[in-house]
Amino acid sequence: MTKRFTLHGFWLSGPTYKVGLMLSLCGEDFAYHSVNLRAGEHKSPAFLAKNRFGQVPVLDDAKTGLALCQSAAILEHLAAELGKFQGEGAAGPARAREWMFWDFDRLAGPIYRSRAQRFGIRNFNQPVMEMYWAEGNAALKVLEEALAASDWLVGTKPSIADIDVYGVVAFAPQAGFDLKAYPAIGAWMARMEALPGFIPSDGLPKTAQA
Ligand SMILES: N[C@@H](CCC(=O)N[C@@H](CS)C(=O)NCC(=O)O)C(=O)O
Repeated sequence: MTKRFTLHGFWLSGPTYKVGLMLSLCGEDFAYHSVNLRAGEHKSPAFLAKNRFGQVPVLDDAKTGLALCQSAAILEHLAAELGKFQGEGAAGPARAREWMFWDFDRLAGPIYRSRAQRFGIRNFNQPVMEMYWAEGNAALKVLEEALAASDWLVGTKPSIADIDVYGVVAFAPQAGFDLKAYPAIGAWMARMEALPGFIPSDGLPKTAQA
């Protein structure tokens, strides 16, 4: 049977992982297309027709006919369409959005870029790496304080805020950040990893397959 959702992504991509994690936690059996970034597939006319920014992930939603980009926007779409992980209460979706904007503003840059440096994908000089180190730890401290006060980022249940932020923090050790210094984050990660349908950050297919 044709699947409603097709995720176009790359297995090393944190934003792709966030969307795969959301689909899996929602119990959605989705198709997956591995985009060959090395070959420049994400800059091909066919891919640019789906995402003008030329980046993964993209989610095709056969029901609405939408091809969506930007992982946080995709998480919001899935939450609204599937009625899951929207954030508790009337203010829940707005609170979840606050965390997702914060994530890309403060947390994702230092962690994803430090990881890219360690993998040899980027080549930043020492002062830039030191800046990412300081910024990443400052953001992790903010997260630690929030999670010391509450099991989940919004209300009393997991939401797309947790999924979005987990999709960055899961890569922090590969980026060189020591999460032992953040016990509340560690406990929250264990709660995330115990959710039905959880997939680990290296859990997406490495080659194209449906
Ligand atoms: N803010 C975007 C970031 C997406 C992004 O950075 N994608 C990377 C892979 S992790 C990419 O496609 N890079 C190739 C490029 O930018 O040319 C999101 O959350 O979806």
